[in-house]
Amino acid sequence: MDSDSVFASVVRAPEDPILGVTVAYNKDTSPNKLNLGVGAYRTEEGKPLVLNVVRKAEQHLVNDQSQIKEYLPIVGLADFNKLSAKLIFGADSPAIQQNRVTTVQCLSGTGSLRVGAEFLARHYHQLTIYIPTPTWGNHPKIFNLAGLSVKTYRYYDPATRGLNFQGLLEDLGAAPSGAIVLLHACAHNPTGVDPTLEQWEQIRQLMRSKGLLPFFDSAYQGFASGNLDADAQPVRTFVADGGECLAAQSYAKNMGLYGERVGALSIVCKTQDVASRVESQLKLVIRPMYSNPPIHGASIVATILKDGNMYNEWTVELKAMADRIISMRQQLYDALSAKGTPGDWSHIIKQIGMFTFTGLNSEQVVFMTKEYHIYMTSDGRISMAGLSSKTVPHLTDAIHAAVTRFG
Ligand code: PGU
Repeated sequence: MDSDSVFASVVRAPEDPILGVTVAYNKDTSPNKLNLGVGAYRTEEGKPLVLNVVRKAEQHLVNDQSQIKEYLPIVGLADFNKLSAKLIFGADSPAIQQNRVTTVQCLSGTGSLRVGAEFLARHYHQLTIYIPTPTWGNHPKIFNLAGLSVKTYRYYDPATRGLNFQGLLEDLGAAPSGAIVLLHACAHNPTGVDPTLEQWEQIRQLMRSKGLLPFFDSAYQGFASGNLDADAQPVRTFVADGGECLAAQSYAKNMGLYGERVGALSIVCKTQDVASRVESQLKLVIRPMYSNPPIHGASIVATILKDGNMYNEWTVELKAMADRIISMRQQLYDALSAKGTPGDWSHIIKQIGMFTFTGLNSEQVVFMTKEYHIYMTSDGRISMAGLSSKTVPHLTDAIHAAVTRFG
């Protein structure tokens, strides 16, 4: 009997708004079903992709008898940390050369955000973090649970399907001095809308003048433009001014290492001494949480990043993924135009990164899932990486029917 259980009063929780879409998709028996919910790359054949360079690195690790399975230090694999900082801040970053960056290996992007947030909650004087509206749905939960108080700044303008730059400047301008600001480093999720470099420069000046602390979430480096350095440019300008910041990196998307849970948190400090004290405290955050991070994924990343040939191979494979997504944007836009689907769909080709924020409303999304077996988040976000030339016509038909019916 249920009532005998000490957990009898536990109520069923709802599925996660993003990962729950895959749960629903898996239950659907239709041969035409299409999962555009989760931001995970698929090939033209609709299959998950393990990069060749990742297979190569794994082979290399298997053949290397010196590879062991000891615990890593609390902060993770030293090589991985150094190379990750170089990847995001640039090989010639003065902050790295001056040893004022501390980098700790964490459990992918999510874990890096969580560790960074807990550190801030314990040691930073301002406990408010500003996040954009909208943003990745896990952000407010991560920051709240870490003990920060979450406020929002305007980001997306539904009318233009672009950036509400004026609103952003007003809201950050009105934030209390010292507040933390979460910034998507590139390929903003879910909107696909990024500031231009000129706009980034204005954001930087405003934030520095008010002493706001930047916390970058870099989950898509290389996925916006296809170029790792170009996508890191906004972060690098914030480091170049000599100020402090945090950055959470994920290798889930750009190396396709989703399930390996490999990422890094870097904190750029004013001096080497501060950085080393900060690192000592990061260890106290990590130790009771999961003790130390897993070794395999970080070893794959370090193997690739430290070998010139493998690194180059990676950039080619990464660019191919980014290019396929860009070509999907064009194909979907062309198909909707050819069909004469009502509305302006140019945002599909203007937006950047893995997602298109279609503008479809929740009623239209429900309709497309029910009638066309197309799965996406209820905010109308679709993962362009889940689309292929073969499935573009099906999606086009569904969007056409949805906007005609519920226009
Ligand atoms: N930050 C942003 C902006 C993200 O979009 C994601 C993943 C993460 C961090 C965390 O990624 P890690 O896997 O922890 O490195 N967002 C994807 C994946 C599914 C999910 O929600 O975790 C998404 O579809 O939005």
